Amino acid sequence: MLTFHNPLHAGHAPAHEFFRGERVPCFETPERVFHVEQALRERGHAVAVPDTDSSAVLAQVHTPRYLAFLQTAWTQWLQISPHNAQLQPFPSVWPVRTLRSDVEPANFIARLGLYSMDNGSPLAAGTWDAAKAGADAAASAASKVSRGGRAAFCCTRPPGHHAGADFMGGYCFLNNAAVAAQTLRNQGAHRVAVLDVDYHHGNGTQSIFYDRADVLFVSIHGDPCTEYPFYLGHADETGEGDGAGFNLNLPLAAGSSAAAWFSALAVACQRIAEYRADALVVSLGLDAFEGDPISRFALTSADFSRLGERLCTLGLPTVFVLEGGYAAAELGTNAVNVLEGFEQC
Ligand code: SP5
Ligand code: ZN
Repeated sequence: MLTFHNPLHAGHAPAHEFFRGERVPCFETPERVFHVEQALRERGHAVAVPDTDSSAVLAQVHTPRYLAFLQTAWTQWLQISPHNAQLQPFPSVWPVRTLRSDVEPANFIARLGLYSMDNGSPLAAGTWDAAKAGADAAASAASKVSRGGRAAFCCTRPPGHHAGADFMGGYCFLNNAAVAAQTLRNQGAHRVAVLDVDYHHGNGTQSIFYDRADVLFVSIHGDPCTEYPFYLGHADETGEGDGAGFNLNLPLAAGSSAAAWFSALAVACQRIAEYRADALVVSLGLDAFEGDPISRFALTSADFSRLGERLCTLGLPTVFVLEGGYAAAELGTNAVNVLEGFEQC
């Protein structure tokens, strides 16, 4: 399958995140994408560099002040002290209910909190360049599919589906799936379906399209009562305004079987078929894998081939966007199994 990879992804390489109050090594590492690229090459897939600038589409899915902050965040961090080059900034204060988020504080850490949903998305020197090149790869894959390609894969990190219009979170900074969906809309698709199969609910993508009927969001994920991102992803979130009826969440209990997962996939596919989408974006997280270190579903590597086959039967021009998946050594096999399953049906 034609793949657009992100040549700058390794510049985003923070060292640690927090777990239960302690600093632990990051789960979201450059090694993840090295494994996917290696599997693609070994199995004979073409890998191209991005050829589309996503700047205009990014301005459609993110706010100007968030983009301005993110683009210069590392420079701002260094302006506080040159020693900060060796340190990772983390937010420590957030504008929750009753606090104001309309006024940008001058303090850098306060602005970092304003634009973050968690303290789990560390910035590094190359974060903006990596995230922007990833968005370019998503726009490139969507443009290819708009011009008549059957499918394309965006092989990138950091992931995107937790990032909302004006915040980062869950290792995500720019919402690549939203960039792909909006690009498909801009280039003539009337209705675009986004199917998010990452273990974690795609809160950012849901929120970006929540009041729109032209993008259907469907997600299969761990029940947010116990699983990250906790504060979105329940079954009663069905869309609002023009978007009422165009959001479908299929939460499953942590520990659910592969059989339960594929039953949810059947429901998801039925809704997408009913919607009569012109194109499909798949937020391809692979953390539903049985060996994932931070997730609790039970898909095997063979199940990922089955997922690809099932998605192919929808018969839609399809953009795959890599999201999560933290069993790095198996990530290449699992990702390429989906893509080849899709190509085989
Ligand atoms: C894109 C994506 O998959 N983001 C996931 C973000 C999850 N962040 C919270 C991680 C919590 C890690 N819990 C570790 C449990 C180890 N037993
Ligand atoms: Zn995930």
